[in-house]
Amino acid sequence: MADAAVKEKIATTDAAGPERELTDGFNLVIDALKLNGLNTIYGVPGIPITDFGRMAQAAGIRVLSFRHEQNAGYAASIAGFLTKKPGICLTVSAPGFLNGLTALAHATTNCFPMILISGSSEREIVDLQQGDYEEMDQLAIAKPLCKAAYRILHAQDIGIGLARAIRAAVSGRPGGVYLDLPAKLFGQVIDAEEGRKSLVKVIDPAPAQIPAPDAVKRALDVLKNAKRPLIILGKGASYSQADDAIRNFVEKSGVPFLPMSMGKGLLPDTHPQCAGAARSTVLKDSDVVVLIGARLNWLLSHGKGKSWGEPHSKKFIQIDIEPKEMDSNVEIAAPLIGDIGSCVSALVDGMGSSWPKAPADWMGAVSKKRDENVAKMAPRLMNNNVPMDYHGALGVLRTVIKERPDAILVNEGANALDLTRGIIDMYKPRKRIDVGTWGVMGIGMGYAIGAAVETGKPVLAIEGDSAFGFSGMEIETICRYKLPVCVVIFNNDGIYRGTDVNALGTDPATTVFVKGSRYDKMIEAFDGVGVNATSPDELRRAVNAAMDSGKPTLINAVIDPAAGSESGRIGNLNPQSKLRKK
Ligand code: ADP
Ligand code: TZD
Ligand code: MG
Repeated sequence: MADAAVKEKIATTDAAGPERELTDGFNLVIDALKLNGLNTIYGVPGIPITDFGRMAQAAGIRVLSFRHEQNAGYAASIAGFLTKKPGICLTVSAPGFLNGLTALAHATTNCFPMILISGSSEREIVDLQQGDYEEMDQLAIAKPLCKAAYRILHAQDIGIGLARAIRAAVSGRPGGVYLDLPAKLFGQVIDAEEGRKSLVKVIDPAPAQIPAPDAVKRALDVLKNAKRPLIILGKGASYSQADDAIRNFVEKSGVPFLPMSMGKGLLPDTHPQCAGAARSTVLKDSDVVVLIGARLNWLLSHGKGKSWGEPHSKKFIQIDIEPKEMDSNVEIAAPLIGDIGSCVSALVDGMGSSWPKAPADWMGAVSKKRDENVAKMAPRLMNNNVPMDYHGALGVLRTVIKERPDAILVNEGANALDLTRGIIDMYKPRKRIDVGTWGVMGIGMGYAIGAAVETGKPVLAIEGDSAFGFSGMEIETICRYKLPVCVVIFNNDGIYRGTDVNALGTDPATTVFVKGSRYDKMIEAFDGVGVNATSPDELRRAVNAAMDSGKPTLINAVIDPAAGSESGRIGNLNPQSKLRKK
């Protein structure tokens, strides 16, 4: 009945006689969202969507107000990744829309389903460029940055408009969709019965896409002849939620697997077939590579070059829902187009009951390399240095996650990212969420909020001090909604390192921040728990307390400013001039 209570029932008597029940744009958007199970909105209020947010909240939709739209957008994008339903971000016109747009582009780039709904100003004035309040042709600007962009002009089209947006976001390769709702739409009144009939419940929004049988056979033929096969699990595999099928395929084939950053945990990083700690060996020496929901982009050195061993020494089998992804960088010997669940299940079925496991000498060589690397790392993780280095701090946090495999790990930074990814083992699917395809800074607090809200699980956010700054104000949001988020800032006084000096003049170097900052004090302003941790022991105590209590906590982990390296693990991507010898 909550619905009925908030619905403005406007009773009118027209000349023709009996009273008619009316509805309006506000209520139709709310009804259309709820009908499609979209029960959470991340946004920032203001003209023309303030009342809409209030009414949505009163109608039982969870409406979370942020301090900046970009963070709300990141929360929506990760909600999409975690749930396979489009995450909804709601903004005001022009500047609010633009703030949300970065997140929409990010969702599209990362293949996460998301809908950015922005209010917009009067079309007549915008189109004549007569200078309206927050005037901007938002639809045109959004178009190149998302999968689809729609505008709804009439209340009776709200149902179909939202249906299109949902289907565009989740079907095929998922991505971002922009939905433009002009201010006037909200107030439009139509007959309530007509309104109800105009709503659309999207049936089977992301239909199974079954791979062709001959493509399955081709893939199995290539795999069967492999001497040194490798499976790479990307974030598309995590997104697909085909966890059992993927585990079956990996275990039945006996092939070592390499998880991409957000593919970690699909199978535990401690699984005997995991080749995470033997990455360079498997990339270089494998002869057949099965890509499951992972693109051959920069994160995999485009599938060629030194890290991939001899040129043309491998055959690729690629599973992806997007046909255009095939041959993007190198020839794909066996393209398998379809959704990952259907494709991987078809492979498992086709393997039958007597499929030969991957050659034992190959698996043996991979495990040997992995065990050596793990053993080499172990003592570094146990160091008790003060000031802490990344390894000492991460040794502690690694145990925190091991003891709480259901917790979600959010991670951004440079060294703070690369070292965390390498050191912290994940045990369950979709528990590690990070900077993604762009390596973007700023996802931290939005992701932490989205993950806490969507999963109800505790969140540990490991943040570089620079990375944190991009979304730091949202700690107020975390405190306001009392979310179980523990933020650990690896505070090394700057970007990459805190030791840079300006070659000329008195301004600080471009990569350094105020020395000895106390980020922990920020959260105290909002009644959260702040801790300054200078040793691994202090860090352990503080994080355990936060994860157990669920109280919003911010820990300033003091890291040796000299501990990091330029750009973390990707320093090689910095352009070099022959003129400027290093
Ligand atoms: P990573 O960064 O982890 O390597 P990418 O983002 O590069 O992963 O690749 C994810 C791929 O997964 C994209 O090419 C996308 O089209 C694909 N994908 C996403 N969801 C599915 C799905 N349900 N079925 C098949 N492919 C999918
Ligand atoms: N702006 C955006 C939106 N994304 C980016 N990736 C960058 C700038 C450039 N950048 C990186 O690639 S990492 C990084 C920046 C600014 C911050 C690294 O510093 P940190 O981590 O404190 O977060 P470490 O531990 O000091 O390396
Ligand atoms: Mg730093």
